[in-house]
Amino acid sequence: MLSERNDLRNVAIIAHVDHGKTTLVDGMLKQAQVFRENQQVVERVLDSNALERERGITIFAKNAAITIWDPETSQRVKINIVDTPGHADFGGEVERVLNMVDGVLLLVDAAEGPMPQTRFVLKKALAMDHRVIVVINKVDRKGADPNDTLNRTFDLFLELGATDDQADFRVVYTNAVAGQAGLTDVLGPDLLPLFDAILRYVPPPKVDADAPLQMLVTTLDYDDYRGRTAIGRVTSGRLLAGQDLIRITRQGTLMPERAQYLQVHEALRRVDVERVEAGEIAVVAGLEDVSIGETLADPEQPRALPLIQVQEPTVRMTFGVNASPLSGTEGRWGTSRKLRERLLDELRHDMALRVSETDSPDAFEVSGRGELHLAILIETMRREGYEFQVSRPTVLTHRDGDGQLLEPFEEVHIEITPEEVGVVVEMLGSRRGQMLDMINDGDSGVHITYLVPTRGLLGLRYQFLTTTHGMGAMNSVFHGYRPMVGKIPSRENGSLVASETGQATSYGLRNAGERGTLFVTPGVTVYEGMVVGENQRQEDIAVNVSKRKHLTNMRQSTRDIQVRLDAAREMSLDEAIEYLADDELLEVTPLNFRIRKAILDTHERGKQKKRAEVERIALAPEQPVMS
Ligand SMILES: Nc1nc2c(ncn2[C@@H]2O[C@H](COP(=O)(O)OP(=O)(O)OP(=O)(O)O)[C@@H](O)[C@H]2O)c(=O)[nH]1
Ligand SMILES: [Mg+2]
Repeated sequence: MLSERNDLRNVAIIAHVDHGKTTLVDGMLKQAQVFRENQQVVERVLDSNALERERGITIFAKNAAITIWDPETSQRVKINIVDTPGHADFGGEVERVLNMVDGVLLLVDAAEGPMPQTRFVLKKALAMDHRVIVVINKVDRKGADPNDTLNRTFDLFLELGATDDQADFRVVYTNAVAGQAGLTDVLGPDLLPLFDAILRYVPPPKVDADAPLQMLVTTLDYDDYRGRTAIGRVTSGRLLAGQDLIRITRQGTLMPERAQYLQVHEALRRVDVERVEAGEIAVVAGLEDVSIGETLADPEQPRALPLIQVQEPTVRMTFGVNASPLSGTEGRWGTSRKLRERLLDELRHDMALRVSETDSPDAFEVSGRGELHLAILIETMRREGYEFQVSRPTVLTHRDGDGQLLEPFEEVHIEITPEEVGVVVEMLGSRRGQMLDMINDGDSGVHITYLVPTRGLLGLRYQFLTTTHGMGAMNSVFHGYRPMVGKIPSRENGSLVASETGQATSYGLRNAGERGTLFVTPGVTVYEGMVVGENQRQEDIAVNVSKRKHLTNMRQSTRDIQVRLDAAREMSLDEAIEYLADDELLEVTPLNFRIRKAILDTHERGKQKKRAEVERIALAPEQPVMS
């Protein structure tokens, strides 16, 4: 029999990137008094992963819980809160966790209004028929227009086909940083109006606690003492600590297991409990082989819950065994077996990732939602001690019923100043972008919406930031597959490629530096075929950066040289990935990133290039050859 658990609410916080989700969770935790009186608490406490702190974004969805007093029913109510990432590349995290909750807080930045990812997450929430509370956040921000934001959010509901019931949503206005909320944009002293809205409008779980146990594993974690932990909502029945259960794999195989340790969330911790009743989010430790998407079920009547569906990947890269001359000197793990194990293990956590074998036992194809999705995996593996090489990202294409080749497209939102419109329009035009909309907002700049093939966006971010002096904003979200458009020009500049193996010298670098921008400084170990800079011109050229010469023969003063050499461009992982040309690879180790040519030998590379050129001409005989 179904009953309502009035002592419980499960709610996820969803939004576009940076609209203030994690900050709002801070405020909720503080005001529910989960911290000690004088405890020092870091900002955005739920962004606990090292990469999340460094990048200032949420990457993984996470659970926290608070307990508040409900004056209407005069009882304590536990609220499970799931914080989610807003960046489109981690959209899979949002899709994954929505099955744990009964309602969502849809945050919208009062100055920016609904953005591409707002649409994506709202669409998912509406499809699951979750109750939505719209939270208009950052009402204190300069340029905030809460009314306009509300209207545009309402339009978005209609556009996404919300039912009358869904479109009749509640609205709360907040300043997450100050921890204030209100039913109008005049805020009260605290978040009470928000807590109240959650109690009144997020439905309590409706469950059958006497039915056979079913729990969908939605998140995996690791406990140093207890091993792998599985987190998910107990959909029906109850779970007892130490009980036998059946784990149903995604393929439908039944595996007998035991719920060795059983916990629930409390504030930022997990606490041991004896039993968890349906409706609550449980943490089960000690299931070594568990994967996301599996059902933990009653041993007598094991029945699987529906699989979690997430959108397919659009971008792929090859991850291969590091074949550079420096291989094995900087990493701890580097064999094909280790790499394979690690990548397959990642699939157990990340529903949005795909890994497949290639013709070579030393290389794997890894596909994800975007460059950042894959970059985070690369960075995580590197920090764990892995070394490997990755290729330039490419998009995943497929054919429609008529055999037509399709490629992924993205909706791109751009914010720039009026002066930058010319270059940016040109930049997106050359990448086959189709302008959908342009709004000149005076003070707050120009907003342009484009439809662009994902292929055209690969490698664009750095160029966009340079062009707009770091002030422009660019956001994209997957739009759909459409017929493949023509060629898209890739990087305009060639690479400066080391012709010798050795240590870069000031003398060698000075000569090479006259050709373009250097990536290495004196003293750095280089090898033949390694990319040491970007050429000003289109072709690659070989440079000898480890050449030595007696100091007395130097014309320029050492100071002059130093100034220029110090200006070597230091690339982040994301920039290095964006830089890669088709015939280049990125060598990744715990200590360094090195861009290299796929073929290291200078002569061999020259020969291959000629051969490719001859083939190109032979394949296109109808095209007149220009000289
Ligand atoms: N002025 C103002 N700034 C806010 C408010 N809420 C959040 N911020 C700021 O907005 C930035 C982003 O906040 P986060 O909480 O990390 O946003 P998020 O939605 O969790 O971001 P992702 O998880 O990466 O999608 C931070 O610099 C916050 O301090 C607000 O109400 N007013
Ligand atoms: Mg966040």
